[in-house]
Amino acid sequence: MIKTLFHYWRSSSSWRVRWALELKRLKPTMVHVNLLEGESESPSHLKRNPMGAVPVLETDGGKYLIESVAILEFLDETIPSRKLFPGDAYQKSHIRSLVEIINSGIQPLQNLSTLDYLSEKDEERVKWSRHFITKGLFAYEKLCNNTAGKFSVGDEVTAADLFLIPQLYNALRFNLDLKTFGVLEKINQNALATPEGMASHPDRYKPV
Ligand SMILES: N[C@@H](CCC(=O)N[C@@H](CS)C(=O)NCC(=O)O)C(=O)O
Repeated sequence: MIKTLFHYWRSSSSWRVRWALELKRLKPTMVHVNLLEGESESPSHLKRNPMGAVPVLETDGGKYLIESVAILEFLDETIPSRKLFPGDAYQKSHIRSLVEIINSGIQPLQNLSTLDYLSEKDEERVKWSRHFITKGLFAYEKLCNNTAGKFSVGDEVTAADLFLIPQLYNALRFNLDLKTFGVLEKINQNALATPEGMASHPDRYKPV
């Protein structure tokens, strides 16, 4: 059903999908698209995704699925075991809210192409990114305070964690201290210790 994942090792959006594939026990061919060398803007990749971004998931039927939220929803519909958006309508909506805080409230603002457009100066790029990451993570923490167990919503990894953990990894790249977000730091430790969290981690995909 699933043929190929086009991804970049350090891309947080790619990590979300790699993690989902691990939870669904799917093993597509992994194709590395080097963002730093402009490979996502190549004509062949733009045919897969006109936004020039990763991840892209190719199905057996040759369809290209883009946008990590859409990909996770597709996986949940086609492989209902090990739901990424589990629970009743209220809980599903809560998980989506957490997902969107990161997917639309943080990640696009600190994405490579946004920062390239913003400034060439490292200190401006870092200041901007730290602002939006901090604001979003504080909101995330407030929202998940009442639902967090070992993970963002109870004691099972959900889509929310698949967005949170890669974003925390990016926060560290911008030298933010995760202790500022106590609940999230604990969730981070728990999620990174899961087999699927480890198997999908950027370090496992770093080109040699
Ligand atoms: N909302 C998209 C975001 C995809 C995205 O922004 N990917 C980044 C890497 S995390 C990318 O490919 N950036 C290329 C660029 O900025 O030029 C998703 O969830 O898949």
